[in-house]
Amino acid sequence: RDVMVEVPAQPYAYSLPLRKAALVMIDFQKDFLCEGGFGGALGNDLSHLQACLPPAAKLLAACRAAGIAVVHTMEAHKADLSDLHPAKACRGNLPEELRIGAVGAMGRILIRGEPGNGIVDEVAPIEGEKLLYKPGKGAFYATDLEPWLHSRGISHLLIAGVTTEVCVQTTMREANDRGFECLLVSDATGSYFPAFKAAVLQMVTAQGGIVGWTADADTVAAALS
Ligand code: TIU
Repeated sequence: RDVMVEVPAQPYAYSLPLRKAALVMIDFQKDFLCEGGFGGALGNDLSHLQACLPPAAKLLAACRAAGIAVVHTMEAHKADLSDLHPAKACRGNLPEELRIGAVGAMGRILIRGEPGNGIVDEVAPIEGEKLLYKPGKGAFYATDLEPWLHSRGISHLLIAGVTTEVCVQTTMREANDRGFECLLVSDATGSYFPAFKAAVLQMVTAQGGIVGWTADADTVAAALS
């Protein structure tokens, strides 16, 4: 028998069936959060992202304690770049030494298995959690995420990660069109642009929750405890 949890949320309460839920932790990678990775190469101020790590760690611990399935995504390309579109490779009009696949301070930028491509210690995966490499912004594009979720009967997604308006929002919209009920954890996501993050939280919940729900990590953790 499944346990239903009511999470106080925007724009109204979110009903979460615990056995049909997954936590999707999106791209909490050194490549985005630390100097010498992809985010830095694109000229971003990395400090804005760090703030979401303590709430994300709290959310992750609460979901583990509640027995919720956990997926960690990583934006990553194969070493031979065979999964990198020319359009993405050239975007930004960056010099060769800053492009995807170039050697940076933490190894090759945005390449699978390189030190910078790994997940930061604060929210590191543990045994039994799904690791998902994705070549795009959305976690459903060119991955096995949809069949994996369906095979486990998962219908509800708690979503956290970076960056809010790029990989997180794209994934939430993709999930929405695939029939998943999604809640974006508002302080467990971060953007290089605080105004973009604020706008995403509003556009998700506007029109009666056109894309889904939002709630902060403390609220989700309290509901799960
Ligand atoms: N640049 C930026 O904001 N984000 C990305 O390129 N990827 C993710 O959001 N993970």
